[in-house]
Amino acid sequence: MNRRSFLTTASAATAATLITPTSHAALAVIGMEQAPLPYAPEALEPHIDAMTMGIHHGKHHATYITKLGEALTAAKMQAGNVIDLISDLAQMPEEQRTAIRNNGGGHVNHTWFWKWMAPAGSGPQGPDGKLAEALQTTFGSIDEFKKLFAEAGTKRFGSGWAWLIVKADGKLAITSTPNQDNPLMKGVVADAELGTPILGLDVWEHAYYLKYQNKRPDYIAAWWNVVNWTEVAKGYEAAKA
Ligand code: MN3
Repeated sequence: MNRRSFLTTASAATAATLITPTSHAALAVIGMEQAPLPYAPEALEPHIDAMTMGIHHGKHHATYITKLGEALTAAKMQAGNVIDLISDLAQMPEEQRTAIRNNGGGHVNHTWFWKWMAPAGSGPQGPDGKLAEALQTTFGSIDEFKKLFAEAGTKRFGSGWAWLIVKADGKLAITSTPNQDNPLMKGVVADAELGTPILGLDVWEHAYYLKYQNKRPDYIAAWWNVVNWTEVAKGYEAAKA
């Protein structure tokens, strides 16, 4: 190991130790391997079509992982927990920082996204329990939450994501990020919009264009049918713990 690779590896390890517990404790470690979809590509039909799911997981997500691997190789870094890498990008080597931001973000965001969906009718049709109570308290009603979240996705200009996060103070908030950024990215996202994502919606055209073309609001309306509320509730409980 030469001096340079030692320094970059050491700074990645330092980054991991600097992460505040509020941003990480609730989130599973994400490594470099791509998990298979937790359901068949056609399982979200008719809301999300099989071809979109196949390309989205098999090509788009897979490419983020490949390119992240290339960036880490160029930086002579070990992957470790990819969440650690993207949470404190200032610690990443400058030449590879943008590639790690875009492709590390892409890998992490999609790993979550597949889990936040499930075949329609396979679980609760909406939030319940403590999550439902918190959504009502924060946004007035579940319908109002869904309206505001859908607006965050609709108004995101170009490519990006809408998010439901648990902030460091335990409060829920709706945010949105461009490209493959996400609410864990310190220094990229405004401090007030940092938090643990418990639900996210991909509004890149690649997520919906084959079936919905330019009609992003129709995609968002249909997407509510396949939200995995069991998983969202789990994330909420963990983030609050
Ligand atoms: Mn996508």
